[in-house]
Amino acid sequence: MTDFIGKLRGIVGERGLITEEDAKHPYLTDWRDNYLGTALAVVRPGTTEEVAAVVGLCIDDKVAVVPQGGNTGMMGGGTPHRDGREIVLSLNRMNRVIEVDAIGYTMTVEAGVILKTIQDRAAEHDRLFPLSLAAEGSCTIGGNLSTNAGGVQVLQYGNARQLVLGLEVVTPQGEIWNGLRALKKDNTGYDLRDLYLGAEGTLGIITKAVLKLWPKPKDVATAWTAVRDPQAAVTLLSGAHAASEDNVTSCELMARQGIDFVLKHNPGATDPLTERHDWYVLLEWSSTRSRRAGDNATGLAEKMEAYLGEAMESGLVVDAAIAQNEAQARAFWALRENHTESQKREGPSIKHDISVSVSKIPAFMTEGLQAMKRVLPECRPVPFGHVGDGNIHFNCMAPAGWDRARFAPHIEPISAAVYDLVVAHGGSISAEHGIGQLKVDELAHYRSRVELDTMRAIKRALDPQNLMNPGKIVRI
Ligand code: FAD
Ligand code: 2HG
Ligand code: ZN
Repeated sequence: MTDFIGKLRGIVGERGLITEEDAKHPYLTDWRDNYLGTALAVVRPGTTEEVAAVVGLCIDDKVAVVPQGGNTGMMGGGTPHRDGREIVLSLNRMNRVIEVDAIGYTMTVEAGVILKTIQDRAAEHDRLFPLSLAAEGSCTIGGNLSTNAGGVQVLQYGNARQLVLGLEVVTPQGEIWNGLRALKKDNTGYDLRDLYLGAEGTLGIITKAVLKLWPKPKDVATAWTAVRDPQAAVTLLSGAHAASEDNVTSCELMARQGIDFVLKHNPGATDPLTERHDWYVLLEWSSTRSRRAGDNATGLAEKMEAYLGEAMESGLVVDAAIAQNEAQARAFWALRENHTESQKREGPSIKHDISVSVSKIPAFMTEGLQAMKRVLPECRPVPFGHVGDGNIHFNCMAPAGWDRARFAPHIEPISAAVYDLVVAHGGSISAEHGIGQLKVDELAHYRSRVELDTMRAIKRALDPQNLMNPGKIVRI
């Protein structure tokens, strides 16, 4: 390996290279401070051709490549190993929106574009890019596609996988695959696009994407409701599909414990309801049908009010507030979106990003809460999340005042109890955050030999030298 750094500099220039330890540091750790790795350099190419040339150099010098976007991932997938011969390849300079095709409802972007920029550019054209998550101001579309991100509108629009038409990818051989096709129909053999989506950078580097757009909703109704229990939440959602004329775009469940943390760590936040309740649902309905002055047809807010009125009479809903304006809706959403940050401030926690079928949520919740308490009675469960997708962040906070070292021996038994139950209910141990380096052993434990062998075969076929984000998802 002669003058590897010098050759990198020759490809990406001074601007695209970080070698100084302090400057490298933010790229070598994850936001949860779970991991701290090392890297020969952080490389920030400005074009796809530069990405390909960097990968080519890494092949020659047998250096592994860890792709990174906004570094908001939950699983340490974008963090290099402590003892590897790796570079971090950050896409953060490849941040151009290349084209918005409002007629064709598509947008073509480079991988390093921040998700919020994509949403805003779509809105400027009266279009919607529906991927929405609390990290949207920092995460990149390349990271979203590589983790097949979910977020708060999946039940209406689907995961990231469903929001993309075409990709451009730099392969582990340093070649450029141009699959930037804006085609709704394309049955030409194996679907390479679907292989790279959700691959967490282990099969190649996504450099560009053609995204799908939708019409921008004109009528949005948002309610903050207190519900009796998770069973009531699921029943409320089930009826809401018809009551809203199939316009449910979000249905987020939260336990009181999570709200308490948000109120504690965000001094401006307030509880929309006067009484304390055990469970809350944030329900949002959106429609592209606009309401004009003189229009006699009922809008979504009226429909929602009628529906929640019935739900209160039947005892499903205990109390509710419908947002009267956008500011109120944003305040409801802030209570939901600040869960992650507030839990970080509260102390150490275990994240269980699980899914079961929606109708199994109530039974899973009851049994899961008991299971965690059986292992560590003083633990503080904080279940919340995308109940409309059957995806709950079944998180477990350490007992108040405990530090990481004291909590550490309890993590494995608590997670095992939760994941065993998830699998018994036919669910998934990672609904939307992926595997990264955190869940490699769990994946190997909970998925079948056939599934793992197939995954390893794909990895070996596409990346025989194991240079593309090695040790993430599966070890080969
Ligand atoms: P990174 O963290 O940089 O990388 C993630 C993985 O993708 C890594 O394995 C990395 O190697 C790989 N990668 C990144 N870019 C590329 C590329 N161009 N080509 C190939 N591989 C690449 N996730 C959800 O699904 N739903 C949520 O609701 C949600 N909410 C969140 C809320 C908060 C407050 C935070 C901090 C995170 C949340 N996340 C959520 C997790 C995270 O934001 C997503 O996983 C996001 O998609 C990661 O994007 P990123 O650009 O930060 O990727
Ligand atoms: C969310 O839904 C994210 O807000 C983060 O997926 C979940 O903090 C978490 O566990
Ligand atoms: Zn989530």
